[in-house]
Amino acid sequence: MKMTFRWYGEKDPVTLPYIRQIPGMTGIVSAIYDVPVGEVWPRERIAALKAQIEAEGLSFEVVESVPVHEDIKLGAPGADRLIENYSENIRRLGEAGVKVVCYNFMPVFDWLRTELNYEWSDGAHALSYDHETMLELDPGKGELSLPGWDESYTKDQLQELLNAYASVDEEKLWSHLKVFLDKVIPVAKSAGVKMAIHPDDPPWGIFGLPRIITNEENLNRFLRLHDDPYNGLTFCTGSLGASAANDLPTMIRRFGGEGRIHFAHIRNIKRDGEKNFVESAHPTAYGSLNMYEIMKALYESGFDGYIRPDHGRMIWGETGRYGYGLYDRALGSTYIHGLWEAIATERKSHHEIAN
Ligand code: DNO
Repeated sequence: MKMTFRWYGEKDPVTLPYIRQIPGMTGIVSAIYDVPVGEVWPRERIAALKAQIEAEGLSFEVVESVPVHEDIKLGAPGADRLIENYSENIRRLGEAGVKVVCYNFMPVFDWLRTELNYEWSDGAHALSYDHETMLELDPGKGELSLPGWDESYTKDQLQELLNAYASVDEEKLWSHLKVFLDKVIPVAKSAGVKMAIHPDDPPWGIFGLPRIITNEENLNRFLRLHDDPYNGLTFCTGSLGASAANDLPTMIRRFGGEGRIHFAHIRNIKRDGEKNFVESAHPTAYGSLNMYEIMKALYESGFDGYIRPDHGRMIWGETGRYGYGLYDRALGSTYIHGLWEAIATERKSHHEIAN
């Protein structure tokens, strides 16, 4: 596995020199953030970002995200041109040495939470999701806490978009996803870029919008839509783990064993009832996910892709981008490293004894 860290560019309060001091850190996950969704990223901008990252001794091989325009997900008339632009971005990123692109196919919203400053008993702050609260919110009134939502729609635009999705049910969304994959994956393959879809977070439909990248059956359906190693997954433990029905180690062994997991987002969450959760510290003891079993499944499935600590809590007085501070993600990274080193060492010594 190759340890990476997400960085939001110049505006990120967490700096590259700090990131490089995290033990075992090898690469940066980033993107060009200010080009409107659907447009082509200028080559010079990609090159400048790469140079800036490499100047700190880190690699730039993973992009998160190249966002998919809503018209592609809606199957709207302009979708073909937008898919062509998307493909051009993949070609350009491949030329710049990028190996994996993470993206999602969630209608309108990216990750959704109801509280950005949930306070743990030790004073740490984290993001949380409460389903009852979410159901009471009216997205048309701009009442949402949307840490992952980079779009700035006006209320009217948002309402229009929500109306447009009224005719797109899950099956339609699947068919639009297939149109997208059938065009983009061959381009990605020839550009040497592995596509890695991010699961829906949380993994269930909200506000009547369809969400389809949610569980083992649907991940399998996704992989068969365009059955090629370049059509793969970002395995996000926190997103998929929000549903207790998802058996993460089993899913990792299955899809990782097929060589279809290209990127792993590792974090823990504490579930409370069926559809409520709080983001917790990374170690197993703090949440509902068994991180040792997750890392063991990755190791045993032969995972050699990119990995990053996902959302951290805000600790030690740090302020900054929700979920993306330095301290707790750095602790997460070190913890993941520790698990991996222990698992690898144990497996190697077994192997040596057996031979
Ligand atoms: C949240 C992230 C997501 C992810 C996108 C990928 O922290 O994991 O916003 O980047 O869904 O397109």
